Amino acid sequence: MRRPLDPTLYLVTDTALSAPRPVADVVRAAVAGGVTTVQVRDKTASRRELLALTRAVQAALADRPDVALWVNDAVDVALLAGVHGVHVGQDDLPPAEVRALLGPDRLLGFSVSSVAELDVARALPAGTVDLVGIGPVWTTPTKPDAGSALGPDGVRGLAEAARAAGFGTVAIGGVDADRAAEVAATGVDGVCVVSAICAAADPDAAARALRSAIDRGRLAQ
Ligand code: TZP
Ligand code: MG
Repeated sequence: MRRPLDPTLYLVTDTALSAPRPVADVVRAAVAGGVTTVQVRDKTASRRELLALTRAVQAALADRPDVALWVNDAVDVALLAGVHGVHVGQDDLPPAEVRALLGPDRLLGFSVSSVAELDVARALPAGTVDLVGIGPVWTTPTKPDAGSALGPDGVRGLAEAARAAGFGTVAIGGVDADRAAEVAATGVDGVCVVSAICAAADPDAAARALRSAIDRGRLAQ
């Protein structure tokens, strides 16, 4: 069985922004504050380092089986560590190939920033992609090459089309506690952040502030 998905507050890790704190410490605090899903992402790590990082985060989540753990890009690392899901972008291994490696029981996420990119996921057999990451909502220094900003209205349109196709939806890019309500009000299933938690002095408090903003935004829908 593929695990149920609660992407309400989805943390994507950043090793440099977390430093000097170990990523696993930031994750532990963020989960205490209300993060529901964690994706290990480190573009500079070797595969060996990424595996060690993933296992360290997994150990930090050992007493939180309710929190889903994902790995960015690296299917091999995801399978070796035994995490719940893999997230790939438009230029990574194609989702159908990733699904073939993952088997039926793990989650697959896919980044989309336009209707054409959503069409890539819609053209695949049902059950290939579980979740689409829509973004960037706003431009962000965390990923300067993320493309042009969709804004909340652009996110709303893509999220509606993605939901109609059976995908879960999260939005990413430039989201902080001041903007999370507006993003949640677009109807996405979850809000993804990197710097709003990884660069925060108190990741637990940062996660709490994001969660209450998401709750407010959902009520305003
Ligand atoms: N994909 C689109 S924007 C982005 C990624 C990984 C980075 C988001 O980082 P932040 O710090 O939450 O703006
Ligand atoms: Mg990628």
